[in-house]
Amino acid sequence: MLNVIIFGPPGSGKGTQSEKIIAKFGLAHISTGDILRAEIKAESPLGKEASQYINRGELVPDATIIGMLENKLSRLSDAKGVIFDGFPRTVEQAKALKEMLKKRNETINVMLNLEVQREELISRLLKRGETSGRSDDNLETIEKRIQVYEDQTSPVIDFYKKEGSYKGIHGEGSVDDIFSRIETAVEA
Ligand code: B4P
Repeated sequence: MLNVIIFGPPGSGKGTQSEKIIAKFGLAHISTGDILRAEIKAESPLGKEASQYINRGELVPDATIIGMLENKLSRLSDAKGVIFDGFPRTVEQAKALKEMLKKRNETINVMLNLEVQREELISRLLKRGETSGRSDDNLETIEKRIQVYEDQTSPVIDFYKKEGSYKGIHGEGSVDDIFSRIETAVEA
């Protein structure tokens, strides 16, 4: 089993690098952002709840996200491992993930933190906003998402440093160069 977390601020390339990691290592993909956007599109009760938070650039409450993740994980049977993309985003979520994996006799093998400067994050997300149609890809919401990341999500870094699975990855440059750094970190 290879369980990987891809972590970093909004716009750091989590979704982009996840696709390459899946192609190379054959992992199942769990992206909480993608699941939430699918629920919003389906106009489900979960989607209706989540859209209020996402539109404001805030985190969806832990209890909702943890329940959603537990449900998704229980449906995975014969995967070689999982890439967790956009989860955990709080220390509470990290603790819940640890417990969920423990019940399966599994653990997180590596936590990859994509390190990208604030100006680069804003420029990438504004560029994506030109075509994405995402309600959260506008300057005001992007700035709020970065602030929320700094306040509520960045403490997750220390959690995984203590767990011994943390790897910092320089997240600027070409997508392929960043992926080479990831391959080296995962194979180490
Ligand atoms: P996410 O969908 O996870 O959104 P994100 O942080 O913007 O990352 P994403 O994966 O989309 O972008 P990427 O960095 O790959 O979450 C959206 C919202 O859902 C959150 O704000 C929150 O409200 C809610 N949510 C999700 N998970 C949650 C949780 N666990 N708890 C609570 N709430 C949760 O890429 C960004 C752009 O950069 C792309 O356009 C890409 O093409 C470009 N890019 C990538 N690599 C590049 C490179 N090397 N050079 C130039 N551009 C690059």
